[in-house]
Amino acid sequence: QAFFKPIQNMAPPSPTNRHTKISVIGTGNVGMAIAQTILTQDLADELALVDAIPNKLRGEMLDLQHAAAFLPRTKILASVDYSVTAGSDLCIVTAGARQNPGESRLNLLQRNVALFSKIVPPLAKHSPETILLIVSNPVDVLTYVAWKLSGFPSNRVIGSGTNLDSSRFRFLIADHLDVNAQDVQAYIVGEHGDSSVALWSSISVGGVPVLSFLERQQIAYEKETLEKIHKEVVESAYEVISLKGYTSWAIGYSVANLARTILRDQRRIHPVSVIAKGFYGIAGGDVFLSLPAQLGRSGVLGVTNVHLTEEEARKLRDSAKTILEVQNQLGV
Ligand code: 6V0
Repeated sequence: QAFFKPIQNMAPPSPTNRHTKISVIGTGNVGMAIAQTILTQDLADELALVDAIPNKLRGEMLDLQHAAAFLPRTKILASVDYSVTAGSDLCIVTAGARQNPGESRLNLLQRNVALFSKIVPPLAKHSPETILLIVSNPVDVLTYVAWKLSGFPSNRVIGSGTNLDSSRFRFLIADHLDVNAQDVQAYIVGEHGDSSVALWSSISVGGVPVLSFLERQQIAYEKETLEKIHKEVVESAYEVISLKGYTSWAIGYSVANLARTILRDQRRIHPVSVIAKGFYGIAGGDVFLSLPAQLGRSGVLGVTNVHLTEEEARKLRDSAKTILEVQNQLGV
């Protein structure tokens, strides 16, 4: 009960019929970058944080709460108990073992699968209608694991996938051409990381398709530049990790961008990890891979009919096969 009444009430409190709640699981570098971007972009009425380390968790909660005077109004909660996430519209999972310098994402897997079996079932129990957005690596396999552990329909389980790779790609192309990255359309699909596939034919700047333009002009050297840019995208996570120990800001913005599309039903197309069986000849089992997918309030609304060359489709099928082989050893 408040001890002091600064406002003389003239009407009952406004109904909170459009109350939006986001939970972030894992308050490490990535989880906190996501949380703070969500706050500054006014995406939630309530933000719940969960971590396994109580002191760090409370410290992070207080630190964010102390910024209330400068932010849109958001109720911030934190607990090691998953009941704090009850009624979430979106649960973002970033908990995990950190990728060590030089460690491949697939090496992280066994450590993180065990962790997910403690995280996903309570999330699903407390928010049976939520959308799960998985960020922890290796993100494609862990999105599959989360799907299995949650029992949710596949449209409500999404991996952040190559959304970040694609934004790195757009930045590098924009930097090379000296244009705004928001005017560059370019998709990287497939596995997040080492075997990702750049869709060259998808690149356009301000509506000008770059590849066909280059082919018409027979500018071969520029194609090499594009190959180099893709290589740089693949190496950039490793570079940032080796330089500062982790990545945070870009993944924070890229996940907040997905949260906006989903919660505000923006129906935008993002390259994210979705169930890919049946697309581009991918067969042999349920596998999550990034494809340009349309997202909205009910999660994944569809996958675009993007044209892949035979080589691109083959690379996707190869990634799917590798991921399936790993999944088959998990027993999830
Ligand atoms: P971090 O800073 O080590 O944070 C991980 C957090 O998880 C820590 O605060 C832990 O205490 C917490 N945690 C561990 N176990 C549990 C548990 N059982 N329940 C709740 N919380 C727990 O790592 P960082 O934040 O740097 O990275 C987190 C994950 O994101 C890693 O798996 C990264 O590989 C992954 N990333 C994924 C990206 C993508 O594009 N998909 C991009 C960057 C990082």
